[in-house]
Amino acid sequence: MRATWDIFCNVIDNYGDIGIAWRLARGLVKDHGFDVRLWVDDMQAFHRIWPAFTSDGDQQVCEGVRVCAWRTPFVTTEPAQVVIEAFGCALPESYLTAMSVRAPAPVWINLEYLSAEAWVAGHHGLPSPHPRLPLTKYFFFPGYTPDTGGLLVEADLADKRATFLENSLPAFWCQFGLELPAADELRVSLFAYENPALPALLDAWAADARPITCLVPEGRVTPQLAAWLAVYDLKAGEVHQRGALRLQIVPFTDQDAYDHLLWACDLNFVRGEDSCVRAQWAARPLVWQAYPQDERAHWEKLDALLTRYTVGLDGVSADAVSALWRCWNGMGDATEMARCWANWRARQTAIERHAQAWTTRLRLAGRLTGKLVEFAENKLK
Ligand code: TRH
Repeated sequence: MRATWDIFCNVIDNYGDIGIAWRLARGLVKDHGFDVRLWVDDMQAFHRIWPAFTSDGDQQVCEGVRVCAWRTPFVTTEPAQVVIEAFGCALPESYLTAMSVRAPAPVWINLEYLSAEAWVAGHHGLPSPHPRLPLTKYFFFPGYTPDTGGLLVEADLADKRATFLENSLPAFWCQFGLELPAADELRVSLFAYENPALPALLDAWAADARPITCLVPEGRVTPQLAAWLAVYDLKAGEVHQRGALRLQIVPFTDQDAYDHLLWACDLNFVRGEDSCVRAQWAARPLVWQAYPQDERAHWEKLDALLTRYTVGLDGVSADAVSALWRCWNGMGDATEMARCWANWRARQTAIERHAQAWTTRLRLAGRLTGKLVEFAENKLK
């Protein structure tokens, strides 16, 4: 019989929670052949990252995953053998009770947020007994080292990327009305939160000595771009030229098409968690905007990733990468942006080489899906 898994996802805001839960669910079906249900409390958010999902009913099968509406009160259902609570979302009480009487008890795992911080390895896999019920929850921490839960990546991702780069670039650019990039042109994707440093970055791009094409998926940053362009509104499909900068708003697509954008661009601005990891697997330079947290906890996360990411880069290039990432995250004066950009540009070739090499190091952390399966199977024994 196929192993059964239930994944619960409470969408707080943005697309990271559902994006990661969905990627995991797909991986468990595709790479392991499990019977997976994904319980989601916000079907609209799911529809945004997977437009093929159109159901307004209780469930729809997508890519072999049963995507189910998580409603209150919760439906009566037999719990799966493995239960994943994504990012500490509290499971429905009735489901927990059903878990407590199931024999054998399900393996209950809380999938945590990704961080490059050193404390992650020490917390990975720790148990937490339920105060009342005969159940134990385990904390599963993704991370950048082999002693953590590793990173989400499909077994065939590198092959898919290579095939795309070999065969599909002209058609990819054509959908945006673009030819293949000119020799001196830089193509950038920009997926970001509202950011006080954005106008200074756009100024620097407009003043660049070489052409820059920036593709921006429609979203939170669009109003700020409209303000900088001094236009009333911006919609997908619009193109604006300011100096060396061609700004193009593109539709928000499904996850797979977003990968194509990351693979095709020379530099990707990404945010949160999932797009940051995908940009790293894209083997292209990236600039990460960490999800803003209280008391600037995200600055520590940013520095922790920078510390790992810049190992192996020469000192000047490492400084250029760090300065640009930090300036983009408000850890410095936005007026420094022009200088940060010029320094990054001067080191671009070394940074590009490094982005390729980084994927080899990244692989050492291990594949999250496989590690999670192994972890659950050990507990089921
Ligand atoms: O949307 P985010 O800002 O999500 C955030 C973070 O995950 C953060 O850690 C979390 O605490 C917060 O949500 C609640 O960024 P992230 O993580 O990159 O997720 C975006 C998802 O959207 C990712 O799966 C990629 C996907 N995506 C598309 O499918 N199509 C697109 O066009 C784009 C731009 C993104």
